[in-house]
Amino acid sequence: MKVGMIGFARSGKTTVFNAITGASAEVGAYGSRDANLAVIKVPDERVDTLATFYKPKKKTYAEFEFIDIAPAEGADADKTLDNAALNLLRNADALVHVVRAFDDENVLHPMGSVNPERDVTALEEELQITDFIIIEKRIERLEKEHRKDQEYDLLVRCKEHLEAGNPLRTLPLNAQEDTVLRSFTFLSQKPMMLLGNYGEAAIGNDDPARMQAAAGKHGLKLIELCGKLEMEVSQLPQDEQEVFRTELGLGEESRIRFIHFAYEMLGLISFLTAGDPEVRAWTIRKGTSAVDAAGVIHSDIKRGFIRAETIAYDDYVAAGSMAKAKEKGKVRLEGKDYTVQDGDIILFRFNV
Ligand SMILES: Nc1nc2c(ncn2[C@@H]2O[C@H](COP(=O)(O)OP(=O)(O)O)[C@@H](O)[C@H]2O)c(=O)[nH]1
Ligand SMILES: [Mg+2]
Repeated sequence: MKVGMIGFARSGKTTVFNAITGASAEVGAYGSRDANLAVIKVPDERVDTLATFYKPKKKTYAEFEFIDIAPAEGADADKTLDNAALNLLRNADALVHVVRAFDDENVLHPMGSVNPERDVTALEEELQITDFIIIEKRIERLEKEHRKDQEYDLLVRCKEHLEAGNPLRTLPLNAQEDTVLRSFTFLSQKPMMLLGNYGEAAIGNDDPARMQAAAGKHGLKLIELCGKLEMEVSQLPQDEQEVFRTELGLGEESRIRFIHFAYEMLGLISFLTAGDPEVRAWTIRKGTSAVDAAGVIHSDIKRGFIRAETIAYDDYVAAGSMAKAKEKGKVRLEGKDYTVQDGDIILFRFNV
């Protein structure tokens, strides 16, 4: 899972990035041209438990990769994306818009004032315009080549949808159209979440009405945190972090909160693979078929897919070993179209 962090300059992207990933990238680095990348592991007790059975050489958790883009180069104050950012974000599976909700007179907002609703709208428009320009060029090209095919029809629909002020993520598509459109990597088609970055005064104050109104208006899900404070706490020694969190009333770690939020919002589940070399969790979307889940591991396994030997995690733990689970008839042989369930332990049989 790759998550791209976007937002206006000084909205606290890098601060939040540090808070969630435990990195210590420079904040307030307004002249920097470097993006920050970091990976976090998704804690999963099932991986730990399976490892006690399999005693594998390696335990591997599912991962989230975060991309914190650099400030846009030479852009107007109301633009957040430049070509470098667009290239980095193209492969992101989801976007997080970090919206400034903290007041601090020493930190200048590029638009001169703190106004979450304006920022949410402005960034939505920027994503849509970015996609629109690409679509328009592509349509022109297809027209020149007299190719009024399926792709052409789809792009015309996209164009009309954008012209009406809607992001591509709200355009109803069938599975095939969805695949075609995804290959363009349009930004407004990517799932997007809002992250409200609050000042310290907001802790325990549950009236972030401005942000919630903005999120509701655009149909976006919102997670709220105090970026600066979270970052400061995340940089303390591990044993002190807990004490401070309790004292400050910060609740669960922002890393864990973000993971739960993203799984929920993106409809993600995990399946597991287990053996002597490695016990591992893999992230997929709910509704993924066995053959597509195989493709997450390796394209060869997808191509040569024969069947998926599958057992539910709880059944495996109750049986205590694969042999006993088989005796009890708990191991199923599933075909390509089987919908993988959260916690399935799968052994893919394939032939290439
Ligand atoms: N007071 C306050 N300042 C913050 C908060 N989050 C970020 N900042 C400050 O805002 C400035 C810009 O933060 P940064 O993370 O570099 O923003 P970016 O440009 O979006 O990456 C820095 O001076 C941060 O210390 C916050 O929650 N409260
Ligand atoms: Mg930054």
